[in-house]
Amino acid sequence: MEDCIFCRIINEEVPAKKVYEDSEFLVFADVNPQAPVHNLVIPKKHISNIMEIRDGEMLGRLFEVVQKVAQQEGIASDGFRVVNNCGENGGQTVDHLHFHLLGGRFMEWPPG
Ligand code: DGP
Repeated sequence: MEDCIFCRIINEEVPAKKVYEDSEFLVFADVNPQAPVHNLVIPKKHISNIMEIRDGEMLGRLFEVVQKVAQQEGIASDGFRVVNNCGENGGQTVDHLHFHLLGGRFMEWPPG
């Protein structure tokens, strides 16, 4: 999608630090990291948010990518947090489905 910043990252029109890529998914470092490891896991297909997911199996494959990247980034054994913000009240600021993968420190609860 033309005016979507994450689609522009996928198309390499906007630079990002890529952490993992395959034909269906891209993982890159968040520009505003909230933890020593803070990556965004996205499908290359433009899907606005959780409410627009029609292919549930895609999510299974996405979480296999989460597992791979958690291993690759060295945060699998100590643990990590996966966050999805959906819609305005959820705090979503980019309307392209993405999961934050945060690790490298203890995560507090509850979120703000
Ligand atoms: P959310 O609030 O859940 O929609 O998170 C969007 C995240 O995307 C936010 O943590 C900052 C990140 N972000 C926004 N624009 C860019 C960008 O151009 N490059 C990168 N690497 N991250 C971005």
